Amino acid sequence: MRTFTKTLLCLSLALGASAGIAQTKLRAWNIHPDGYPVTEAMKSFAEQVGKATQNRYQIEIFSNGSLGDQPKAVQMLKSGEIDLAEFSSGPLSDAVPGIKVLNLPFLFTDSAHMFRHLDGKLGERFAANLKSAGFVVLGWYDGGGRSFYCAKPINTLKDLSGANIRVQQSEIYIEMVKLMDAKPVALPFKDVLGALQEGKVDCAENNMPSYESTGHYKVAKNVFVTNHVVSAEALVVSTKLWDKLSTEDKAAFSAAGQKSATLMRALWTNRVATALELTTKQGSTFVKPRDVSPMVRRMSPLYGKYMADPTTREELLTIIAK
Ligand code: BDP
Repeated sequence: MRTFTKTLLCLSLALGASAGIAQTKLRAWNIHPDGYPVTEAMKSFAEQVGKATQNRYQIEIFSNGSLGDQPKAVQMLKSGEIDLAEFSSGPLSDAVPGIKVLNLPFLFTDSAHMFRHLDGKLGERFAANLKSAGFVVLGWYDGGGRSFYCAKPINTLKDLSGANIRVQQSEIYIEMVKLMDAKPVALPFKDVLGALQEGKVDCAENNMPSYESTGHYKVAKNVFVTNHVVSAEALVVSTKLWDKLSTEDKAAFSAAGQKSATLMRALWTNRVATALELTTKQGSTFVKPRDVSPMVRRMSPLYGKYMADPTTREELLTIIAK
């Protein structure tokens, strides 16, 4: 009986393999909710990979950071507990110092400027740095311009000094807030609303879609539109998985990644507009600093640090030049 069962099992596996129906389930980490541009783009990515590989690869998306916060997910991807993820370059750069310059304040003027670089030679260099650390970039996503928002009115940079400001768990964001004479409080994304409600932090900073989707706008109604970091995000797959893929499957994953990035960027533009509309209706006010140069000047130790570092100087000079 045993031998019979074994034979049956081998036979069905062999048949399955020859028919190309062996299925691999993959786990994808995402911090955002349903309907958010990142989530929708990841769903479309999963669908396209399924189609292109006749469902040999089935990607399950774990949204809302349900598997843990980003620093944890970065480690999970490296250890093989998850296979894919959509990361913001802030916390990712702590694991991959070769992409740190991407988070420098006032580096990119807007998303178009950022994508001119990410879709070109520089993007390839950042992707190579990420690959050697275990992350293969399948598409660059938009993290948009990030601004500060607080419970109390903010009209000038001075109004931020001394404030407790929530930042991402990322060294460069912590340094940035210190240079503004404010107090950085590094917290996981999901804890920010509670911290604002309980007064543990006075302010936070993010792009408008996240300001809206998290409900931060209900507590921190005063937005100081600094756009201090135009932020890059990336859909990545672990090198552990990548190295196991056939050449054809690699091509299918890459094509789906590119397509999902195009979709994400289009959804993003709409979402920025609807987030602004909704939060304005709900009573948020937006103050644009007349001149951001005092804040730029305060960042000079950060610029100096990355100019002095031979691993980042060239990237920085390339971006400044264009
Ligand atoms: C959002 C990013 C997300 C970050 C979050 C944060 O899309 O990846 O985790 O900001 O501030 O805009 O933690």
